[in-house]
Amino acid sequence: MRAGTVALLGRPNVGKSTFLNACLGERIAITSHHPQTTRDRIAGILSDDDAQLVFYDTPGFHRASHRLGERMNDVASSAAAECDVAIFMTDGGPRIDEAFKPDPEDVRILGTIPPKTPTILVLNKIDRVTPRSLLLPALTALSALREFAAVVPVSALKANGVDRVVKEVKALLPEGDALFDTEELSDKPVRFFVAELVREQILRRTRQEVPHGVAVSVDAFETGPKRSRIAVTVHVAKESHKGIIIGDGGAMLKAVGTHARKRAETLVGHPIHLEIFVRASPRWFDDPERLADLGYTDDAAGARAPRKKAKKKKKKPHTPAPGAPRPRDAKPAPRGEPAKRAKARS
Ligand SMILES: Nc1nc2c(ncn2[C@@H]2O[C@H](COP(=O)(O)OP(=O)(O)OP(=O)(O)O)[C@@H](O)[C@H]2O)c(=O)[nH]1
Ligand SMILES: [Mg+2]
Repeated sequence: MRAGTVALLGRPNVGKSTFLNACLGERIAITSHHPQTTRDRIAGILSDDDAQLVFYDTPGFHRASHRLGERMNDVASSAAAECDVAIFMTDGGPRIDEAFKPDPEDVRILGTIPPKTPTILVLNKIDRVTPRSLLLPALTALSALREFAAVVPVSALKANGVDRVVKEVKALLPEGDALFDTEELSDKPVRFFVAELVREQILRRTRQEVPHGVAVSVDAFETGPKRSRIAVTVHVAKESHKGIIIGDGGAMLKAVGTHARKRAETLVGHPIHLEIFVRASPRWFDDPERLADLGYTDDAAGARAPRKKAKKKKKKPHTPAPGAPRPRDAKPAPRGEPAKRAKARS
């Protein structure tokens, strides 16, 4: 048995979260065309008979202009420092032309991965590279940046080349027992994903500064035998953004709620009643107290650490997560059930 952690590292928007979802065959990490979509370290667990790969999706490394951005970079740096295997991802597409040179930012990010950590170079978005003959010189230029264990061109969107990366990772993982129960899909609780699904719908429907100023907290998560009631608050950075999120006659909020609820029902496995409130929390992303309230703390937002020893039969009861999203001044909410594979849940 081989098992270990695999950090997905790279600039924002290169397709790390899309790649994680393609590896797992389940959409757990939210994606959007906006840079800085991912704000937390999110584990995606891929288990089979002889290996367990614990992927860590991370926020894209960028020049931070506020505390949230600094924390996002810290999350990515620690994943780079701690992982067993690193996947360094950069993107292809129109950037790859006759005069292609590696991005200096990519060079800097590669410098955050310890020299001893086996690293796979993944060039994503090759579906957008034309003509294909430009790929080889670009891969050659990128390969010179470090000693890579493997170099794999992929299209995460079309799930091309993804299996090959998984195979390469497996060969590099240390021998050892599984770090999580095999039916578990992530280290994050279901409530985290519900908040993320709401944020994803907003990211996909808003532009410019609005999406970057949105955070979603879960205020109530009441599980019933047939139906759950979930109440969330969408925090916006400016009073004027509230109207944008609500939309004409509430149309935007309705669309966000309907789409997020449908996805959340698939995750939870039964019907959900989803209530969404919108609140202006000016410059929450630069306020340490507000950041902590919203779950952006140093403990990777309530994630569970992988176990070090062989798996036990009985699970311990969950302890409250200091970083779980919660309303201001309220007691910490219980961490909630870890997200599981649909097969395991039914
Ligand atoms: N054409 C094409 N687009 C892709 C591919 N992979 C991802 N994308 C698109 O690239 C955009 C960014 O994808 P994400 O997966 O959110 O990127 P990310 O690296 O996780 O971004 P951050 O979370 O901001 O760091 C989305 O619009 C994806 O649909 C690919 O293989 N081909
Ligand atoms: Mg992402």
